[in-house]
Parts: sequence; C-alpha cells; structure tokens
Amino acid sequence: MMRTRAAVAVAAGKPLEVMEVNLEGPRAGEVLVEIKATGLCHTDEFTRSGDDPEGIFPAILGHEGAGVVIEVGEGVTSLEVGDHVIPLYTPECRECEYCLNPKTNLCQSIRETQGQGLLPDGSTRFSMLDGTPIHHYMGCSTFANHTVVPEIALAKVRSDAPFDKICYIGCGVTTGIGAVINTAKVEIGSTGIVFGLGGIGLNVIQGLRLAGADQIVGVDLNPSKVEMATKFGMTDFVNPADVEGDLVAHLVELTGGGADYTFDATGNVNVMRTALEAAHKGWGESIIIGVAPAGAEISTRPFQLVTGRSWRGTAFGGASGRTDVPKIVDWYMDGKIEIDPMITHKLSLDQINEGFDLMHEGKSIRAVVEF
Ligand code: NAD
Ligand code: AHE
Ligand code: ZN
Repeated sequence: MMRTRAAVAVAAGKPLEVMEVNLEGPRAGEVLVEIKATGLCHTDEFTRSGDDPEGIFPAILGHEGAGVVIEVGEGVTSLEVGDHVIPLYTPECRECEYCLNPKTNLCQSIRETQGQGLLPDGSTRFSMLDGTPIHHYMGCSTFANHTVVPEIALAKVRSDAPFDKICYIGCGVTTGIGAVINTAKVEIGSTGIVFGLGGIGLNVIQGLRLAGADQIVGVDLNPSKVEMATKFGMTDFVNPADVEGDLVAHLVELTGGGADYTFDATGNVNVMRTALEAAHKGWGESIIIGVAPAGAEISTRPFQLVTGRSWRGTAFGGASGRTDVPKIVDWYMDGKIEIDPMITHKLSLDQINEGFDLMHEGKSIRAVVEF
C-alpha cells in the first residue's frame, strides 16, 4: 500500500477534490504506473457532471494519460519497470471474440468490471485515507499521480516522446484521426463535414487532411475555433448561428449535394441528426463520435437511410490500442501529425477544476495536467 495524490470526483456535479489517497500495489496481471501527464477530455466532464449513466462516485476520473511503469504484478510479461506507457480505456487482450474479429476494436474481456469502476478481479485499488473505497474510471484513472491498470490496457511507447504531448494520444488524437482512417476509411478527394471543433473535432480535421480530403467543412457555434481549425486543414467554416434558414440545406449546397463523410464531435443529438442529413444522398456516411447524456436519443426520418445514407459510430477511433497507439506516437515524433498547438493550457493537479472551467468557456482545446 502506498499513498498518492489524486483529483477525486466525490459526487455528481461537484468540483473534483485534490487529496492524498491510498493505492494498493498491482495484483496478478496488473501494472503500477506513475502518471506524468493527463489531458482533460469532454468525456471526463460528462461523467463528472452526472450525465453518464455509468457514472459512479467517488471515483478518480481521467483517461488521457501517459506515464512510466513503476511495478509489475505477477504474470505480467509484456511490460517491465521503466517502460513508458499510455493507458487504454479500450484494452486489447488479443484473445476475446472481439479482438479476434477485425471488424471491431471493442475488446470486451474486461468491459463489465471496467463499467463498474473496478479492476478485472472485481475490486478497487484506491481508497480514501479513512478507508472509503474509490472507484476506477474507464480502467485508467489518470487524474492520479499513480494508478493501477491491467497489462492488456497499456500501450508501450517509445521513451523519447514527451509525456505532456503524447498523453493526448490516449484519447483525443487517436479518436479523431482514427474515426477518419479506421472507421470511415475516407478516400482521397472526399468531402467531409466536422461538427464541433474541440479536442476531438480538430483531430478529425487533421485526419481528413491526412487522408487527402478535398473539402473539409467545420461547423461550430464558437467562432474562436476557426483559426486553429484552419491551421489543421479546415477549408470552409459554418457557424449555425449565422445561417439564415435551414442548416442542412446550407451544408448540402456548400458541399455540392452533401458530404461523403460527416462526423459529430459535439455529443448533441440534434447536431447528430443534422450531420446524418448533411451526408450525401446515395452514399454519405455519418459517424457519431460525441457521447450523449443518459436518456438522450437520436432520430431522423427512415427515408434518410432508405435513400442511401448510413449512420455509424466509433469508440477510440476504431483503434486497437496496444498495436496502433505506438504507431501514432511515431507519427507525432516523425512530424506526420501535429499535437503541440492543440495543447492550449498546462495546469498543475491543484488547478484541475480550472481546466474544466476553460472547457466550458470554450477557451481551451486541450488542457493538460502535468504531475
Ligand atoms: P470539446 O468541449 O473540446 O469540444 C466540443 C465542441 O463542440 C466545442 O468547440 C463546442 O463549441 C462545439 N459545439 C457544442 N455544441 C455545438 C453545436 N450545437 N453545434 C456546433 N458545435 C457545437 O469536447 P471534446 O473533448 O472535443 O469531445 C467532443 C465529444 O466527443 C464529447 O461528446 C466527448 O464525450 C466525445 N468523445 C467521444 C469519444 C469516442 O471514443 N467516441 C472519444 C472522445 C470524446
Ligand atoms: N458510459 C457512457 C458511454 C461513454 C462512451 O461512449 N465512451 C466511449 C469513449 S469516450 C472517450 O472520451 C467508449 O469507448 N464507448 C465504448 C464503451 O464500451 O464504453 C454511457 O452512455 O453509458
Ligand atoms: Zn476522451
């Protein structure tokens, strides 16, 4: 048993509380990781706010981290002390029915306990100093200076990559670029529309440029996002607040009949409908990335699908983390993709709630906490 510092989500809708917590060492198949940096994703805020039907409190949130292996549990063979790692909320056991099916990245080997805020043996390693158990989150809990993660949920990455940048590959970068490359499989010369130019949407834009899209339309209610989106490849910007009349009709006209691919990176179900309907008749595909609150539902006229549009979704950009994440780290280190400009704020753990304020105010793309 050791002590570490963590930001604890004590109850839904409450600010995180930074405190010392107890952390038990790794059991069989588990690894103790010292987290060096973690990004703040909108999904952390979604759960903190109480919108997540799977939200459990108290919990240590955070799922976009990078760090170093401090200790390995019994039977761990693929990692050793000193390895640099990125925790994976979508693990890769390489044995389950899902891992053996190339059509999905959704390894299910530990999904049930992960959703209950527990490690695969059904227990938690974190507790408050008075002994109250604290739940894990998405199998990662990166808002802690140290965390225990299953071996199958850690990607080993090169040791010369900076933690404060590659932590973002733990969710946002991989989700956005992967949605384009793995899920949509966008072809050269395509048109794309991206709804929501935040930490995920900008990476969709970056992915569309990488894939050779001709027209990349960004849609956001916040015009301050334009400069960054343009830098990453956006060719046209639409602010729905400035469109007179029907937004779908405007987007269909702008893209010459609708886009080949549209992406929701807002989590708003009305936006998801617009995204589906702005996809091209006959072949347009709309990919849902955004996570919607408990009880929210999507709707459209079935005729939209009858006439050839497809509605799809993606988690972690369709990436198989232990295989794909080290490659994405290489892309960053080789200059194929950019990360640095999107990390707009660096914070200490004590300032973590300011990071969520910046997210709400639309002032940050990614705020990163460095330990
Ligand atoms: P963010 O807060 O950084 O960005 C959201 C953006 O959407 C902001 O720029 C905001 O101005 C814009 N927006 C909000 N409402 C809008 C509207 N009605 N029309 C147009 N733009 C609007 O959030 P993020 O970290 O980029 O996350 C985006 C979404 O993706 C969240 O729902 C998050 O939970 C989800 N997400 C999903 C996955 C996945 O694997 N499927 C992974 C990461 C994040
Ligand atoms: N718990 C929520 C769903 C949350 C969700 O969809 N999470 C995404 C990752 S978001 C990362 O920022 C995901 O991986 N989904 C697949 C999975 O198995 O959770 C709810 O609505 O219950
Ligand atoms: Zn995320």
